[in-house]
Amino acid sequence: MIIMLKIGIACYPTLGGSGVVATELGKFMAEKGHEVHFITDRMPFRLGQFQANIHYHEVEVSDYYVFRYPPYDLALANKLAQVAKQEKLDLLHVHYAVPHAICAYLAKQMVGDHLKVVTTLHGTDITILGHDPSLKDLIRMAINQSDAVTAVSQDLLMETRDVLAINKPIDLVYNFVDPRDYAAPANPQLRAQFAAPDEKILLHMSNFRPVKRIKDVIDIFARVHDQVPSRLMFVGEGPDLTHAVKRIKELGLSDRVHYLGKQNNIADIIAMSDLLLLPSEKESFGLVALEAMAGGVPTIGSNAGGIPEVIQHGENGFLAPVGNTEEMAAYAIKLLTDPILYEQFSAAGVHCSQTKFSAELIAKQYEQIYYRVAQPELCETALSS
Ligand code: GMT
Repeated sequence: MIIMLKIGIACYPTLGGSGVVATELGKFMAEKGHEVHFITDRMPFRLGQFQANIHYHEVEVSDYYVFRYPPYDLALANKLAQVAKQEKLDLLHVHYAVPHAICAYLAKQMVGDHLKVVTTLHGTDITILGHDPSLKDLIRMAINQSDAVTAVSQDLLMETRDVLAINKPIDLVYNFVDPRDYAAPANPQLRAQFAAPDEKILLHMSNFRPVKRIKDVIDIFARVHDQVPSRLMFVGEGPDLTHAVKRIKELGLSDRVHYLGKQNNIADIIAMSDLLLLPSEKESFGLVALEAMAGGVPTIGSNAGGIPEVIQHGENGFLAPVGNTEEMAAYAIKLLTDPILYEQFSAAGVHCSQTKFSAELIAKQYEQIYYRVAQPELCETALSS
């Protein structure tokens, strides 16, 4: 007998890898027949069309005049508990420790021990906030009180242990892509609007924070463009974008760079690109590299954090030490000027995205964790049927 679960999901609903993973996972679970309830302050942007088994509950925050800051975290905790009681949820799957894991802990206190909490750690919730004295102890408590904890890479898992002295088991569950989203080939008319046939397109997609090392992206691009006529596409927005525009002007490259801003449908953009640049200082996983791989676009990046767990150096991309833009540019030129090698890398990336990081495989791993915490006695039955 198959036992379907009632799952509540809390995540950041706007652009960002953790929200993408949370939403896509929820959709996948709903397709499998589980009842999924998103509990967020706005509709997750990837939720898309109406789908059976998916429910959305909006968190409303009080603006009572006494409050200096709107109490979002408390409103979320309250809503998680409310929905859990009303819908008889089996578990909450919360993405990103702050505030979601902490709110889930509060909700569990309100609902009772039968409500299980699965926390997925994504990145700076540990690598930056885990060092912040104003949050550290609270994050440690929320992790220790979760019924299961997952990390999106081995690197993040180890750092969580080190930074927060966590001894409880943490499951490694990689991020994933749904190959169906990246199957469409490039649209030649669309590509022609950005680059001439003999030009290559280099793509960088991020939230333009210092950790992304945008100046390295520009440096790599300038070096590549010197040898191979190219265009650079920037997707996303963030604090370092203004400096980037200034730097690009100084280098006389303004007419080579396209600023696309925030975009929802990135599959089309990936499909018309030749390389992804990801020279980050630190990256727990680098979902964008996996998305590029799924679309047949190799990544040139830094061998920092969890990136080497996603990109196999010399097989589906090239990695170099953080800040070594000369080496990264040389790798980019090598791939762009050797069509046979490029095709090998592109095909290897697609294969890797469909095997090691397939939605089917990773969703199954999460599902096993759900059954382990919510139905331990039935776990074997549920999974074998
Ligand atoms: O942690 C963040 O800074 C934001 C977060 C996000 O929501 O995109 O990014 C992290 O989670 C992603 C999804 O698991 C990972 O792909 C990113 O590598 C990770 N960011 C960092 O580690 C800087």
